[in-house]
Amino acid sequence: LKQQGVTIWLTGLSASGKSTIACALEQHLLHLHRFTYRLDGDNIRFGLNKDLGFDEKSRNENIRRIGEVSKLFANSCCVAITAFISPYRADRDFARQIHDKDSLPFVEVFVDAPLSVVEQRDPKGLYKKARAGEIKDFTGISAPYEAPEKPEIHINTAETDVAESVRIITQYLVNHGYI
Ligand code: GGZ
Repeated sequence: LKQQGVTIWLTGLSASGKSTIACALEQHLLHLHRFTYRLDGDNIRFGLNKDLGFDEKSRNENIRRIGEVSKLFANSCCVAITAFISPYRADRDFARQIHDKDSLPFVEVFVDAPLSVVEQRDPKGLYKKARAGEIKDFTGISAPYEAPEKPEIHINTAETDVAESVRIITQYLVNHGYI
């Protein structure tokens, strides 16, 4: 294959739109005949990482493993798309470092929406439960989210729809010769 792999690392609060953008981006890349693989809670937290919860140490380990797995996919010329809150800057930076070490590109995408907006969306009622104290260590309510300082791409999903988000990420990939 002429093309090298790349990891697209989506980070943001619960209900910020990471999974929706990841799915739409995956579909778009498949239509372009680009090998792609999406890692998200459904295929990671219920399998490889089913031993992990949501305390700080578990999240560190969750993200460490996802960083390693995404690197393997990127190393196989795939466009790896990850959709996890990944709230700790140090964990995301570690994932970036292991890609850098193998000369694999790492594209951090801040899927940004204000807490007021994601709390309004609350598709699974998790924010409501977190506010009521029924879920502990909930990101944005009772656990931290450390926003990226220099993401390659910053998307405000309160103002940008899914199609436009996919267009922005795709344009970045084209501009850098990754697709
Ligand atoms: C945050 C939680 C929690 C807590 C369960 N805090 O909106 P969702 O439901 O579908 O996505 C959230 C998902 C977060 O898992 P991640 O693997 O992305 O988190 S991390 O990167 O921080 O390791 C949410 C659900 O799991 N969920 N409990 N306490 N989100």
